Amino acid sequence: MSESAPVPEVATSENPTEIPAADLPKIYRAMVLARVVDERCLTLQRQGRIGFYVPLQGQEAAQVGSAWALDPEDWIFPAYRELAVALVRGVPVKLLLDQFIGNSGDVLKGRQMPNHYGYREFRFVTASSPVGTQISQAVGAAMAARWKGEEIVTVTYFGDGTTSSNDFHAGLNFAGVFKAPTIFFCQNNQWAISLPRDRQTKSETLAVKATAYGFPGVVVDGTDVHAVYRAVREARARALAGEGPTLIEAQVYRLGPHSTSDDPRRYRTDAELALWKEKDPLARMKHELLAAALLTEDDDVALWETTRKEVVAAFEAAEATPPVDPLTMFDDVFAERTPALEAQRAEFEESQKAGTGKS
Ligand SMILES: Cc1ncc(C[n+]2csc(CCOP(=O)(O)OP(=O)(O)O)c2C)c(N)n1
Ligand SMILES: [Mg+2]
Repeated sequence: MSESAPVPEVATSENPTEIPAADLPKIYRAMVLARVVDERCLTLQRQGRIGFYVPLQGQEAAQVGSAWALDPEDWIFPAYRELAVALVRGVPVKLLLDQFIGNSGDVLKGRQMPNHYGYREFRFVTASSPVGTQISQAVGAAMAARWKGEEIVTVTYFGDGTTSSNDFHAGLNFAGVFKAPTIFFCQNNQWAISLPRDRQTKSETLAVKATAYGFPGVVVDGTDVHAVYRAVREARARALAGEGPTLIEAQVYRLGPHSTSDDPRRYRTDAELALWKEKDPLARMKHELLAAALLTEDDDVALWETTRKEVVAAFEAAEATPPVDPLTMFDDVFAERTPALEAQRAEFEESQKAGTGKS
């Protein structure tokens, strides 16, 4: 480790790796919320009410379990499928929907592609569409945090296919050499759009790739919130103790399409899907809560019903939010607008008032 990168002290003994029992129903609620938002967004896209959406069904336990294990101060560098992570962070559903619509409630002012949300307030960096770029960014931010003496980690989310990207190599190599306090959280959902896991790499696991970079890689059942939580807690403690990064491979399955622009029936079988549906993380969590008497069937019915109502209300509120003022496109580029930009803005404003639609 570099001399100029002091390691903050942490008491690793104070690192409970088991989820507190009182959190289990809350975790289930977060998973149900993610599933309901997901189902709703797929429908809304089909109805033409939002432009584009990237579903996460099947990956709820991996996302909620990992996000639950973090500190709110930790920075998250997601790919584009991490809706449940954003929800755990506390991003309100309405705010997400504002981004999908690109209305005036959208903190990004409608300038990003739908589904590419990000919130400084929640330490959730804007989604990365080019696969892997978030990995090296997370490593850089982790080094910066350490140099500033902050006791935080950065966590980056990516998929199985992304382990073949340049940024995966650059990021993990750098993090290994400099012991960056980063957690590499790979959701191996078995597919990179239409490319199956076994055509992606001959590596026995994705986690084993960490060995080449000189740090641990672990495989966890990504449908089990406990296993995921434990792995992230351990990785976080290691990172804060100055022991460097960890690669976690959470094995899951993408139950839905890659995105709303994809039809998975063209490249995978119903039999494969049926097999993984039996491992639906929501069913598993519900079963666990029922067995522990932390939930009844009636509670469950009520939970789904209230969650659906909540999400419908959030969407109605988002749809009722006025569009972004087009004049805002002249903002935020320069601290002070240049004379040329000022002139363009005035001309555009004039044409809007005149209703000529000139742009
Ligand atoms: C650099 C780059 N190459 C190709 C693409 C096209 N692309 C978008 S998503 C994707 C698959 C990524 O698969 P994986 O990493 O397994 O993540 P998943 O979508 O399954 O969550 C590809 C190839 C891209 N976005 N960026
Ligand atoms: Mg994948």
